Amino acid sequence: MDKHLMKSADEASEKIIEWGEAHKLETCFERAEKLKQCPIGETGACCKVCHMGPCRLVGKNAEEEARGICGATLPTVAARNMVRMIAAGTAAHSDHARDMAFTLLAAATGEAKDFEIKDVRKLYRVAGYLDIEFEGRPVNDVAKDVALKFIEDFGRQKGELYYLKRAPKKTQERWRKWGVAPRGIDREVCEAMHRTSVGVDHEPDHLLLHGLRTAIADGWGGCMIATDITDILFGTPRPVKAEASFGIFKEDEVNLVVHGHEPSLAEMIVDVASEPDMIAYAKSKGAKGINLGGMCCTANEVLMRHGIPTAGGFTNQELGIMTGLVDAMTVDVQCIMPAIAELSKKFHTKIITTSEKAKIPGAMHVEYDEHRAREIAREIVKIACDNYQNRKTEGSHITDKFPVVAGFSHEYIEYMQGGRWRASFRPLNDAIMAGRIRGVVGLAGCDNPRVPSTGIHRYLATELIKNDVLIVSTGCGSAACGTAGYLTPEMALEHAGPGLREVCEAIGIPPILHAGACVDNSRILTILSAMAEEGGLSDEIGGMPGVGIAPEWMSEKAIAIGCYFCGSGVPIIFGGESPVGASQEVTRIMTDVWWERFKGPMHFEPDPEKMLALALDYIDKAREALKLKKYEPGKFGAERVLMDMAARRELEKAAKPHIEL
Ligand code: MSK
Repeated sequence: MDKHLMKSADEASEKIIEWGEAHKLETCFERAEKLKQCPIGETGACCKVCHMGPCRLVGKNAEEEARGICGATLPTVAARNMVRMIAAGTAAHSDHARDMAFTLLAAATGEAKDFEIKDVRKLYRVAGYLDIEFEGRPVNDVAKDVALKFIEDFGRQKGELYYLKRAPKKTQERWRKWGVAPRGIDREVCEAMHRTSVGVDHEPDHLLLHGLRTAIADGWGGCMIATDITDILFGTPRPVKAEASFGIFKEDEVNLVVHGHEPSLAEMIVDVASEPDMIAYAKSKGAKGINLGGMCCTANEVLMRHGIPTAGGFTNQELGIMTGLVDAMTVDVQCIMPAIAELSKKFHTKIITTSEKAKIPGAMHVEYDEHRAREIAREIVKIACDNYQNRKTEGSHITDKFPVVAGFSHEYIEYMQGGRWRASFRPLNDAIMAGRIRGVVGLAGCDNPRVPSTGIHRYLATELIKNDVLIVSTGCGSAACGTAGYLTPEMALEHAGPGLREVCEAIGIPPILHAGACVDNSRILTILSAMAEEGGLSDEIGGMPGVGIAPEWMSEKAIAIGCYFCGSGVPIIFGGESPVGASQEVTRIMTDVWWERFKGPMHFEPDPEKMLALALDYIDKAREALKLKKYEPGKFGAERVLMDMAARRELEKAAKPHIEL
């Protein structure tokens, strides 16, 4: 294989990496080559929770014999490391959710005058989940009550998170039986840090149960709250067309990239960038207009709601700058490589940090405040426009891009299976029962320079749909599929197995449904809950013919997400070496014991072919346990008729020809 093909599976990325190497520009790909992973830390055998250490628990019989100075065993150390990763991931998503809750509150009370409730229907739906009266009340009063109730979920000391009741009853029973129903989000994160500090909790299973409780607080708390508030404020996504890859940047327009995770400022920038006086300002600087692009999960947020094109996922951030076409890049929190500030000095790009929580040496800082959102967004757009004049000719100027269809929220997936008046998950359940769809895989998580970046996502995406598995993608998994050109309905015609192809053709959807950012993995939780409620498959999330895969994960957030799926009943497969691989005992707990208790084991498997085989095996075993028709490609059992477009239009004619989610 060519040396360059070892770095990224994406052709456009490869061209830029090659261009960068020729110009002596260092990226994460080269740093990954130079910096070998520490084999002790990589497998969870290094303890550094106190300053007697770090203690490295290695050796032939480390599991039985090795002890830290305090006497901590390898299983204790590995379990503690895992729980700390979960706590960090949960803190990240949930702090994002907290900011969203305060933005909703400020919008409802009129303090954040630039924001308003865009999706009243979703607000009422959420109010219903929270037992808040909404009939006949002013919208902002309902929104205020919703925000205040969500804020309670962070600091609650006793009881349970409000949203646990959105899970199937049997799933809730499992949580209560095993003591993993979370109280308040902050309490679980705080307790995770306490239990894993020196000299506290030393029993691996006990530690990991609290890890699951913390992770469930992330999924059914932080992530779900962030998703719902974002929908309420900015609209629930429905399918939109857009584009992906570096060719989204325009030579003759101001290119402004929004990168990071929190969507409020990005939403305001989207709004401001189309204002006539802003466009006139760009023109006064010699540009033809203002072109917005996204990166990482902020990209997913504005792509899902506005069709703003994406330049890709995590490993594309440096490469985007190396096109030479980015006039400014705003970054807030999570998954921002600090290297971009140094790299930007070689070009003209301005890196603008915007969160009060996060600064990068060498970047300029324009602090976001939701009370002055429009004013700050305008300031940022102007900085980008001013910088257009400084654009140099250096850069890779790559022009590859692909069409994308995104925007598959829970609500839209429900709608597309029967229209507004008969929206349900019945057709999907029926298609699975009949064997037309073999199962469902959530393809999520980061892209990673330690493997040919995006390559395992691409391999699994094509193989799974070939095997009639419907994919719901999120985060950088979606970006990996988008920049490969996989997020279109045509993908089903070319690559999907016969059953999945038929379903996609009937409904007019791609075989890979882009469901949003990392926090929007919560949409998959509620989709699975709705499928359980619909009947005919499992009556809980556990036991469904579904699997989650994060083949190139790198972030602690991915671990928290994986664990909340495990605790909810979904087998999870991570790529790479196991971060608890040094301990057979911890590995056994996270696979066998979690399977017995929750039907959600967690595997780490570096070989992509084995990942695929494992996923299909779980799906087929779940089908067998549910006594569904054995999956055979091209041979389907009886099922109800799927609602095709014509049938749905008939239905809509009788009601309202307007899709209102
Ligand atoms: S951005 S956590 S690299 S998915 Fe949500 Fe991508 Fe992983 Fe960050």
